[in-house]
Amino acid sequence: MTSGIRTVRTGSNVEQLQEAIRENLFFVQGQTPETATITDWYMAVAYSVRDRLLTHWLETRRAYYKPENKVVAYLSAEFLLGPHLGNNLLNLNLGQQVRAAVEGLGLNFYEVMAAEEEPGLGNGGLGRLAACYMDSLSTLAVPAIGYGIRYEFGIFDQEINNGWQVEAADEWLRAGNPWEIRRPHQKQIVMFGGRTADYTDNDGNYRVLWAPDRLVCGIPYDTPILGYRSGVANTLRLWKAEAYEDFNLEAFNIGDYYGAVEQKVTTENITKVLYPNDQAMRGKALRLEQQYFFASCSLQDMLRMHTAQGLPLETFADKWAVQLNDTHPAIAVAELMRLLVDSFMVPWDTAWEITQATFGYTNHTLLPEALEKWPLALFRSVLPRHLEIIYEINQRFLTEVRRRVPGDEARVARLSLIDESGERYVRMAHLATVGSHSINGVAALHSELLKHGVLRDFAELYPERFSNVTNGVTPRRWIALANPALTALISEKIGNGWLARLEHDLELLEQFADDEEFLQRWRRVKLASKECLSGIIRRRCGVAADPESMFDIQVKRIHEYKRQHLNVLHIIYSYLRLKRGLDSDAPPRTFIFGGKAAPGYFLAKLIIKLIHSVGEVINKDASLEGRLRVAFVPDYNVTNSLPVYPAADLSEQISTAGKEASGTGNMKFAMNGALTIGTLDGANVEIRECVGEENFFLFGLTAEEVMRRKAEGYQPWAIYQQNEELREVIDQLRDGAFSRGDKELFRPIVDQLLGADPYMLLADFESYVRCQAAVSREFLDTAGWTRKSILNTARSGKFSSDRSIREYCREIWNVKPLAKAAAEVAL
Ligand code: 26W
Repeated sequence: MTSGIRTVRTGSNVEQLQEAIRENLFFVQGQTPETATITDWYMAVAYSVRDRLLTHWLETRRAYYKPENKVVAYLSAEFLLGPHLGNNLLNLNLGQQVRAAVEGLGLNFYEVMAAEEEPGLGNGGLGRLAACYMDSLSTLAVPAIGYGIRYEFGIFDQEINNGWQVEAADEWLRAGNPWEIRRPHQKQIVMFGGRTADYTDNDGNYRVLWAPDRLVCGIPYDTPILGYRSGVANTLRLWKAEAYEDFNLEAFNIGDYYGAVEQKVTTENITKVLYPNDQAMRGKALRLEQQYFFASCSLQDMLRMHTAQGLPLETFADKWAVQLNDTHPAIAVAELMRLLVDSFMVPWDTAWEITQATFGYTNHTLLPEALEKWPLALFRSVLPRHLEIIYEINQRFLTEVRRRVPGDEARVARLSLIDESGERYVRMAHLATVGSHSINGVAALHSELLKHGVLRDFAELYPERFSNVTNGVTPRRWIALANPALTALISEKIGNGWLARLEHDLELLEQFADDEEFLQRWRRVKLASKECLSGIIRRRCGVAADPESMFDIQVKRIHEYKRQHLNVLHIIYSYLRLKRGLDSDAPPRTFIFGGKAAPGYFLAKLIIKLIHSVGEVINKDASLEGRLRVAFVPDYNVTNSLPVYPAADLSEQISTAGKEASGTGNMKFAMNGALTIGTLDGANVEIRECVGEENFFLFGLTAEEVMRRKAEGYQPWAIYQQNEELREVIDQLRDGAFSRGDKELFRPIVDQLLGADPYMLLADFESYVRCQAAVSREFLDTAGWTRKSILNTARSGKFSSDRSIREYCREIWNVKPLAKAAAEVAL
């Protein structure tokens, strides 16, 4: 297929690339070098790079249609991809040439890169994990399709105004998106609302007809996801909602101009914006419509491809391994049943077998407020047929429960897909669990807590379905792209293959951990990264961060369980001690924060204000001579996170044990040579196991102890009374020391801590500050610290998303890499 395609589209030497860029500027952007904006040049470069992965992309797509190839379908309401250009240059190994070509055209390569709008189609951990997994699936040559939603507006842009978060709409599509291709010929129709009617068909079979009151078009937009040097480019198919009938001429002719376009407007609202809530369910009908819309489009698309290959429906689960990224796409279980039973007339039992064999469900949170449950009335109004199907699934399931565990109606009520306790709800986690052959958590501790907590009754019923796949991150973006200097240093020592073989090769670095020359070079790389971040902090926060100080970093969504406010209590504690002339031998520290708060989450927004207010007081306190600095990097996203991970000395992973399912930032920091201070929570437990407890700063209650302390009746007030230094810290906060005397501003935080303190900050305070003192002592031993830093990187190979994907393929999806790469890629 590729032969004859002119080299201007495929050539990879500098001249050919320059020619390609010039051609795309003229023929695609319609610009001459004289009139082109930096965005025009970026577009011209982007199209030139896209041209050079198209062959891989179309070949990979052909593989989806080969009956012998089982395909992974990753259903996720969020994909936090980050900018494409740099990643595609790395994976195509064209970075040098394109840079030379661009600079040869008189342009600044980094300005061109920076012109790319980041597709912020996710909130945080779950969305970014989906993006890392897509990179690994292509790198491991596993045929896969990522299915999601093409939000017109992604996660909001965060501005800080007088210490307060202000949200701005994320118009990421304003200049167009060169990485996507619209595929209207593969549109799907999705039904909403209306009512159902049952009847008996000619063969005497019970049948149900769904008469919807709204039809919506689902238009797919495809984006190539190129693997790292694998020659495989899988597809990310994101659905956009468009009106079934774009323009209502009758309405127009009678002068009802809004009526003429009303359907268009309301329909397109479905994929208008990403819900910016991370961990908190908001029972909005539009959210349910979004979830059903992309689940239905995706399943119809898979069935189209399945029948196009002439494959019988009975083999659907042999061809497709569909993974539910949390409960957000869980309606897919009922939708596949509807399509098989109502549209393809498959008998119920057969359909149910196919469904269970097709789906796997990954849980990403234990927080009760994050577990999705939909009020019956709302559910019935949007999806009347699916409610009937869910009732049928539930009835058959509970019959089996009563057969296996007779006389335990309390257990039946706990297991039911319908929460009958108060207002009635559909429990989406129960639908996902009953409808899947596999349920997994995202870190060893989390998967255990899942089996002994929220899904305990299911784990007792189906122990064989439960497993763990610890999260991972792609070393391509999070080491090679974020930290090219460290990448070069590592490659110099252990060769070039390690980026695709992290868990095998990275540990080879360990042998250099006592090599003085290597230690110096390692320190220089870290210092250069800190100087780079220091420049960014000065420009964006107006704070002078001394690169020689310890960079103590906490970047993640703002949430009480992640305890950014515990970090602040330690900062105040350190400040008060320095003011008293204590700890003068401690190394200077720069505390760096970053993260967005859900717009409706008041306390999280107040924590952002707290960080700024405490920073303001400390940063302008000359008596400290810069020994402490506090900075908040605004608009934390994939692009802005890249210079942060390489620059960290200390990674703050301080969540209340049992609350952070896994964490993935913790992995990115360890890979870039930061040492972790953390609780035994999520993947921190496994990071500590890998890097060695002597190379990890552990503090705080375990998940077990947290539950026990709560059960025994936790008294934060008593701790406040007993601990004088803690009391002083909280009193300072209460008395307005960090709010220009305003005693009201931070009262909600103080009241929370002295009240229920649900995330047990006071219980962990003493252990935390003691651990931080140990950190300070160890940081003064520069050689010792550098050695630990190298060992953290060397021993974090396990946390490559390639390892996670290999486990999913082996344990859950039973999928093989494409033949073309099978030789090199051992799953
Ligand atoms: C209904 C609103 C909502 C939106 C998003 C509820 C829950 C979510 C996500 C599940 C939240 C999330 O991103 N969880 C994070 O997932 C990461 C990837 O597995 C984990 O590493 C984090 O620990 C977990 O908090």
